[in-house]
Amino acid sequence: APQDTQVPDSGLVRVEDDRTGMSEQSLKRAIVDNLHYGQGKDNYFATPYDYYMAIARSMRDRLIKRRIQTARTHIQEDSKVVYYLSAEFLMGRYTGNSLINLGIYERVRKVLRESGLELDDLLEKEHEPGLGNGGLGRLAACYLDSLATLEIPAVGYGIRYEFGIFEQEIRNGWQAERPDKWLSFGNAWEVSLPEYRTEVKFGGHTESYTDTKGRYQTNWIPEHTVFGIPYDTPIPGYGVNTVNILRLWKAESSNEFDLDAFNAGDYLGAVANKMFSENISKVLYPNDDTVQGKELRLEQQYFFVSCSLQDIIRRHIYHYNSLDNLHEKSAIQLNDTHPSIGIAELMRLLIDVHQMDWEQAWHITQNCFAYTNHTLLPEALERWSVNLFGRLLPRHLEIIYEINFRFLSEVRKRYPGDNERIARLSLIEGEGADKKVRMANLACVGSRKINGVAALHTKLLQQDVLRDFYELAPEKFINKTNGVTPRRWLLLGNPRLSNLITEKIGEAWITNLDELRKLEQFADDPQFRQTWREIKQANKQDLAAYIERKNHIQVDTNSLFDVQVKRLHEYKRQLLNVLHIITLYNRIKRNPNEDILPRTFIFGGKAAPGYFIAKLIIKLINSVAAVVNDDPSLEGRLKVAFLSNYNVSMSQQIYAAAELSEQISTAGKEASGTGNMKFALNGALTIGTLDGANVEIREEVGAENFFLCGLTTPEVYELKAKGYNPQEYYQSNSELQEVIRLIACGHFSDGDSQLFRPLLDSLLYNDKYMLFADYQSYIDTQDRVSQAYRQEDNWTRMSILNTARMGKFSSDRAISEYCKEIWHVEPVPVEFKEYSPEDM
Ligand code: H2P
Repeated sequence: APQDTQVPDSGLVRVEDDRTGMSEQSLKRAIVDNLHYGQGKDNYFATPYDYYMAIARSMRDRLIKRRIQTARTHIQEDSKVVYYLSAEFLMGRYTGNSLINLGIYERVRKVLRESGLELDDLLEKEHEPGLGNGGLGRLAACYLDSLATLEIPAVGYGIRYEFGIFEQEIRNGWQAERPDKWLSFGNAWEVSLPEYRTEVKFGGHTESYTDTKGRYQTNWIPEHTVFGIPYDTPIPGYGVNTVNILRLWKAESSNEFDLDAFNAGDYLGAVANKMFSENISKVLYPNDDTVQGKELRLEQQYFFVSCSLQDIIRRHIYHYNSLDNLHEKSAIQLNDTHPSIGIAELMRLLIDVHQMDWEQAWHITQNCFAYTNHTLLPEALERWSVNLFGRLLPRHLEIIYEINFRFLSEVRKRYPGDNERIARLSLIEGEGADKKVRMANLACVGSRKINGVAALHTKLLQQDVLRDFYELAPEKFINKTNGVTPRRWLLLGNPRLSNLITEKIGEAWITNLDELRKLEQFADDPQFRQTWREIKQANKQDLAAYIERKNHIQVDTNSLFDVQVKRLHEYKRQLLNVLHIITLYNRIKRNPNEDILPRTFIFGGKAAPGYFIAKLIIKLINSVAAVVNDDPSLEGRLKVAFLSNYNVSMSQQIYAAAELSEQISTAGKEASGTGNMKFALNGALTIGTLDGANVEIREEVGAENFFLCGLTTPEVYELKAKGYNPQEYYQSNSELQEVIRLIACGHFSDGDSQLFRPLLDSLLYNDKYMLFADYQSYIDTQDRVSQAYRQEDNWTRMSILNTARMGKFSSDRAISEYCKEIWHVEPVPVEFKEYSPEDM
């Protein structure tokens, strides 16, 4: 072998011995290293984006080191693992969060300042991974944060969409969509693991045969196969060494190049298969509550579920060399029905691939899975046409029929002759050509536990949507009220407020949110109230600056910031909020001297691209904004701002600055809500209906610190049963008539009286979500809000009490409940060890 060159002793301090250290010196060195060797730039060439990448990579290095130790510990301890299967993970930006969870935010900020760089500005360069629509995907992200913080061994499994949720632009008041090219500048956070790639089959047919032991077996001969390549992102816990992973699958062709086609001279045809395969992980469906029954969506679901289950089995066999105890060592959570095909897939893997008999396989399957339901809207229950299903997944259809046959035989024994009940419980709906596979039924039959996401929601599941399953197996049902992580939603998102809180009560609240109760003792302290107000004011100024910069609207920071941010949907009733704005507008027009509390109405949210009515509501908000904001007589009184492209990063700023939180869904429609929790945690007061988790928020903060409005769920049901007629409310309410007439005459649409017709017609002649029934109650409650806001001191007191009493809504509380009552898993502390060169 050739001689190595001699290394001269430079006499420098050898920081490279501490490449992933936490001292200022090692952090600086790490960032410079990553700038040089990761980005190929020095400080002369580097752009802010390069610096962002260098910081992100430096944090990733630190997390990967802890990740390896975490994985080793989990194996050594034979730990049971939670597998969280979700078609969506709405993570928000990673880098700021990892700095926080590693506990080095301030240190890195200081190190960068010494070189004239501003950390907060650099962190803004990160393109947010928007791999989710709204609450469901964001909940999964909060849960990963809490799982790691509570030191629970866990893996999040999902899809590495090349395009996440679309970017929203507002053109002439309308929503326009642009593709979200989040990966185009690279992703500093992921590590790909091609050696763990997994093959997934599609289409074809099945064949039966008798194996050498004389057993009846089935073989699935697919039409084509696709590879899933895993991409891992480290998920750090706060203040612990545990680093779990989020493993997302990218689809790749298993047959890059069709040689036959190529040899026949068809060069483009030779790569066609590649394009087909890669389409599977191409784009997130921008809709989480209307099932369109699209083939690609089912392909996506099966693709990531099959990859994930094969991965779970690979890990398990590697460790135990048997699958007999799979259910003792794995808890698999189905985040909605999107991954529920996993029940049939695990059966297939156990029976066909690992030759287990049906009874044992079914026992293991039923004891692995648990299912979370997220919605009461009937149109959101996934049902796939049997034709499509059988074409794409012929073996799974057979397995589902077999599960159904065995299940319904049990049901028949219990309810002899009750054919209607049997039809309702069946996994298959309908007859003949219209037959459908009911995914919620599959999820219920194949899971050990079924949970709703707020107390009211779980109750309604039991009484209504899943009633038959509840009667059959009440012990399966359990409530798990949602929660949000205090790390992102207070510590990171609202540094001013979290500093004040820590100053007063110490930092235990960060991992034990009930500690916030200690703030109650300051609620009557004038000095504390003053500081509390100043912080909200400063946050409002930041948001106002953002709104001016991005949306070119000047807002008055002395006005009440009245905020509704969430997906656009009729049941969430952004339109009711607009009716209130126009009511105030009319009052001022009627009486210019009317003493109206100055308000800034802030909206944000995306509409599913095919949801016309939701898009028309956006257009209406912007049209009202155009009229209101341009009217000099309203200056300093009313402003309306629709913030385009609402996403996680923007929402952090909004929650910190909000004063009034709009949670006004029709009672019985919002499963839980989680935005409602983030607002209150940041000291906003809620105006809301008794829906979802609002009910529990009100219980916690006290009825006197919550603005309640609208019908209750029983009242809604009753009204519907006796025949709801919006005209009855309309004809007797002159303020409401005035509002509707103003829209109808084209006042907000340059005289065009047709533009908003579809909205008005749906209100006047149908009003599915009962806006008219709740209008007066909402307006009266808003009037009470205005009076309350004028009593500054008392408002501040209520605001403090809201924050102080939000302990229950930490995702740490929710996850500890899941761990104890659903997954039966325990924390596994991870020790931090330095490497030595001997570890090579
Ligand atoms: C959904 C429900 C919410 C719920 C959330 C998480 C689907 O999200 O509607 O009520 O809080 O799941 O469980 P979204 O917020 O996007 O509507």
